[in-house]
Amino acid sequence: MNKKKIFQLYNCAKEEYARVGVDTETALKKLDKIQISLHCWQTDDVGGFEMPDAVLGGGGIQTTGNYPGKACSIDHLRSDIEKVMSLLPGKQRLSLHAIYGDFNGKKVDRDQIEVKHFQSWIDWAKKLGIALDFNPTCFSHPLANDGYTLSSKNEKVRRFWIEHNRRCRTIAAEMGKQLGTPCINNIWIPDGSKDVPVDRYTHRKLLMESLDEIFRDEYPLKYLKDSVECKLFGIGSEAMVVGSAEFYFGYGIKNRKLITLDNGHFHPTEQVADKISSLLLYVDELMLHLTRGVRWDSDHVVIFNDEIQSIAHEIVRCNALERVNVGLDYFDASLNRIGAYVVGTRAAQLAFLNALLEPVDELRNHEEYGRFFERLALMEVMKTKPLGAVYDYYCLVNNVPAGEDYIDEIRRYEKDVLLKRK
Ligand code: RNT
Ligand code: ZN
Repeated sequence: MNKKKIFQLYNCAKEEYARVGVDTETALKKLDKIQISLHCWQTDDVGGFEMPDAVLGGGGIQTTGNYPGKACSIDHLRSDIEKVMSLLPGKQRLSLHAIYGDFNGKKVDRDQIEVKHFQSWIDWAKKLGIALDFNPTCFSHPLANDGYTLSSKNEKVRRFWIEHNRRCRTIAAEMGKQLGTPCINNIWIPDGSKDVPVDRYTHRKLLMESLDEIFRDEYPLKYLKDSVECKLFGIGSEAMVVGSAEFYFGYGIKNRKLITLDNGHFHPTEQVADKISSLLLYVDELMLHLTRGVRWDSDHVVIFNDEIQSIAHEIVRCNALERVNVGLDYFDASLNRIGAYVVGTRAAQLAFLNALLEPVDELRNHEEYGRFFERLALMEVMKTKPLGAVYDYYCLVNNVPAGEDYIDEIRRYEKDVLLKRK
């Protein structure tokens, strides 16, 4: 795109927004502070680098597709993420799963992982000047095959996963310490039942006890923040998921943990945006896993759709940008994976920018005085304001491709790098 043109269009857009009392510069400054956490697992279809390779499974998470070029090594993954970040305005974080350790070709079981297996990640992050988040991997493992981990009635199995989770917190805290910014350790477990269970209670009680034990080790908040992720159902856990919304809302509120809202983890007619204001009254912070469910928790690439927009609007309207940690969570193996990140992250940024460009005071005023037509009309009018021109300008001043220009960049990387991978 032509730079001069981007400037011109931005200046028109700036005037356009100013007419409804919105300052684009202020919005861009706020947008720039949102660091979206990129989920490392889109690079390789949630494979990881364990020896022998873990096979994805458990709790209904599934990738479909076999597009060429997936990351097969730490070097691939790092190069891919660096490429992704070079095509995005603003700053991002990286969210790692425990199976992505630097295991050096050795077999290290999940209850044996240590900081040393992640030191090269920390060094790499430091070099790039980015922060890390972390996730225990409680799936794709023989001891997760029967569908239960932290809530297992088999004490040996449960112990194994408690140990894994405790180690993950140690690693995450060390990441936060060395990088000088808290690392969010997000616990999601696949536990659940395909058919109607009789004893939900014991599983949930066991999960509660496991978590209590995992969280017993204390780490300063400036190094580590704990989050727990709820889910309604997965393939193979249709009848019950142990870590349901009610379970984790209760647990998180009672124990002052962050709660992760993955928008693929609710009934399709439920509005995740509507949950934010309630939870923010009871927990200090939230974590988001932005995704796109298509009929089920299919984890399609995030796009600029109504759901993502309403989530962003809600956060901005609650004035809660500093209390909501934004992360992505999807895995599509049917298209260029670098492209998947860039499309999804840009969509999320657009949603937040759109929300930040809303004349919220005026809308609130209309609401206050019962002027509901005016509120509705202004919200409709805002939908066709020149958001894209503001975002293109943001790309330009950040020295990354604006508009459609990133498409060719990614095609070039595919030809030069991805297609050459064995
Ligand atoms: C699964 C959860 C979870 C995973 C990642 C890989 O339904 O969304 O967050 O997607 O841990
Ligand atoms: Zn998730």
